[in-house]
Amino acid sequence: KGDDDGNVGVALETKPKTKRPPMYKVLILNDDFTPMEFVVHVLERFFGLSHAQAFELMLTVHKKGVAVVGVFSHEIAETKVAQVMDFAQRHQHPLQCTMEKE
Ligand code: NFA
Repeated sequence: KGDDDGNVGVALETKPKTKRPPMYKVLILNDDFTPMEFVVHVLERFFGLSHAQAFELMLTVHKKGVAVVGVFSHEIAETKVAQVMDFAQRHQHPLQCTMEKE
């Protein structure tokens, strides 16, 4: 770009970097042992889903092996994973819950 100083050069324009924090997918994994009703209860209790939504999502995990049950900030995702893993362990179910960067 030319300007009034007589030089002709390239304006090195920088993007206004408004960095949003990375978001994390929380995933529930299928297994052969955890009762369906337990998974439905977990989805209602920790992810605020209605019974119908929870049942549908549980069936998706059951049929496809894995599903995203929510997307959260790093801190919230870690809390959800810890809550689900603790609740499953206390009930002696092998249900697995993990998180990954979106
Ligand atoms: N596959 C489990 C069963 O048939 C149910 C299940 C669904 C487990 C989703 C884990 C996640 N009892």
